[in-house]
This record gives sequence, structure tokens and C-alpha cells, in this order.
Amino acid sequence: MHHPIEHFPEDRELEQALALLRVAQRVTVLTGAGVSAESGVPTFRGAGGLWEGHRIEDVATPRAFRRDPGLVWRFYNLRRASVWKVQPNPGHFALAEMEQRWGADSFAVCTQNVDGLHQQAGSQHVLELHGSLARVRCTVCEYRADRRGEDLPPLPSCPQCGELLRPDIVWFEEMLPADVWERAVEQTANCECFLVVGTSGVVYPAAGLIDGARAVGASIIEINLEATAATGRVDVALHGKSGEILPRLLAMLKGESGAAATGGIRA
Ligand code: BV8
Ligand code: ZN
Repeated sequence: MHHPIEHFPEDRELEQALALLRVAQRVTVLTGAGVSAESGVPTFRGAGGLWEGHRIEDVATPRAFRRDPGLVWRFYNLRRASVWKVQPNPGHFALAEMEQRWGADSFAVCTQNVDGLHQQAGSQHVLELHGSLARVRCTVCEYRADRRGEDLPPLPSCPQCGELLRPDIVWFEEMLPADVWERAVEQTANCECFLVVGTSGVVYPAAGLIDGARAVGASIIEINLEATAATGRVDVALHGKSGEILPRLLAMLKGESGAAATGGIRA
């Protein structure tokens, strides 16, 4: 992946996005790995989508887990251990403050991320489309628990029935949790403005929410370092770091302007 130069959107583009946000009664957000990048959580495609030489699409699948549960648990135990150490960044906090501005029933974050950073930053209305690194569930019985912060053994077993546990994560070729997906579709169908932040827009059905927003005539604002698979379908594309752009949009919404709004960050 090429390394885009330090971008920040033009004022004109920010004003365009602001005008769309200002008139929206309800806002739905789709976030991906890019919104956590400035917290130090590696993105999927940034590292060429590789882990220990394996393509992530080959590790995050039911087949991989059946074939070599130790390898898959090694991948997830490493990511769990690294995620306990990171903190939300200003982009997460700005989204949490935007939720307060609109009200939790009018502002929903549909996240593809499994790091829990939106909730840690104070967002209440978060739909985890792909599960959560904190949670594990049993491969046999109904046991499911939040085991955040724990170092699990190489092959963790269920405290209720003794069978093998798995991460409570949606792997490739697995269905998304039906109730979470239905709520994400509903939030998208009832919003006037849809924010797409830090996602390459490659993974479905999550990326399909963008088309869902278009289908109901919602305005679409993309925040990303660079153009993505979604850029051709959005109304305003703001290029730059989400940890800088989101706080700037929030400050402009609150009526602050100039250096105070960006803490002095200028392109
Ligand atoms: C499904 C959990 C029905 C894992 C994830 C062939 C066979 C079977 C299925 C398929 C197939 N072909 C396609 C499919 C569907 C498949 C899919 O979409 N595949 C892709 C690879 C083509 N989808 C599925 O399988 C889904 N289920 O379809 O079920 C079904 C059932 C059976 C058979 C067929 C269909 C399940 C998908 C969920 C997979 N699980 N996560 C884990 O996390 O460990 S997806 C995983 O990858 C992440 O969760 C995330 O969603 C995704 C990565 O996407 P992004 O978040 O966008 O991250 P990425 O690195 O790509 O992009 C980061 C972006 O941020 C970049 O644009 C970058 O520029 C930007 N950025 C970086 N820094 C910043 C920034 N932007 C702003 N500021 C910054 N600082
Ligand atoms: Zn069990």
C-alpha cells in the first residue's frame, strides 16, 4: 500500500460535509480498521492483510479453526493481548461526543472492528457487526462470556462443558449475528446522513450498508486516508486521518472555528 502524503481536507470539503451533517436528524456511521489505526491497532490491508505469512482470510475462517485451532487461537490471543494495551484516539472520542449531540437513539455506530474502542471512548449505541475480541463462546454449549484482559491458554476450554472455546468473532464465510445485522440495516434505512470512516469497503455484507444508505437517499460522507471501493458512491470524500477530521467536524458543529477547532492542526 502506498503511503499517502499527510492530507487534510480543504475547508470547502469540510463545509460541504458539515452542511449535510447539520440537516440530518439521524446519523448512522460505518467504521473499519482505519478508525483504530491511530490507536496503534494494525489495519488488515495495511500489513498486506498478512499475519505470520498467512492471509487473514485464511486464518479467520471456520475451516482454518477446524484444521488448526492452535494456529487460529495464537492469532487471536496475540491480537487480544495487543488490544488490551491500546486506548481510543480522538476520532473515537469525537464519535462518542457526536452521539451525545444527536442522542443515542438517533446516532448509531456500526463497526466492523472487534477492538471495543468505540465503547471504551464512551459510545453507547455500537453495533459490533463482526463480534468482539473480548468475548469467547463455546463450540458446543451455550457458554459465552466477556474475558477481556485475560491471557487465555493456547487452546482454552469451556468452564461449563469442557469443550473447546472459540473467539466470539464473525469469521469469513460465517453469517453475521442476525439481530445485530437487522439493527444495522434498520439504522441505515432510517438515517439522513451516513458516515463511512476508515474502511476499505471490501468486506460484505458490511460494505453493503453504504448501498443501503444510498437506497434511502441518505447523504454519504467518507473519511479515509485515500480513495476506496466506496468513494465512487459517496457525496463527500474527506481525505486525511479520521483522528484529525472527526474532531474538526465536531468542533465546527459546535460552532468553534479556526485553530481552536483543530488544536492548531493545519494542512
Ligand atoms: C458472509 C473478523 C454469508 C475477523 C472480519 C467467497 C466465499 C465466501 C464468502 C465470500 C467470498 N467472497 C466474498 C465473500 C464474502 C466475504 C467477503 O466480503 N470477503 C472479502 C474478503 C471479499 N464476507 C464474509 O464472508 C462475511 N460473511 O458473507 O456470510 C456467506 C456465508 C457463507 C458463504 C458465503 C457467504 C463475513 C465477513 C466478516 C469477516 N470478519 N472480521 C477478525 O477481525 O479477526 S472482516 C475483517 O476484515 C475486519 O473485521 C474488517 O471488517 C475487514 C477489514 O476491513 P476494514 O475494516 O475496511 O480494514 P482494511 O484494513 O481493509 O481498511 C482500512 C481502511 O482504513 C483503509 O481504507 C485505509 O486507507 C483506512 N485508514 C487507515 N488508517 C486510517 C484510515 N482512514 C482514516 N484514518 C486513518 N488514520
Ligand atoms: Zn461449553
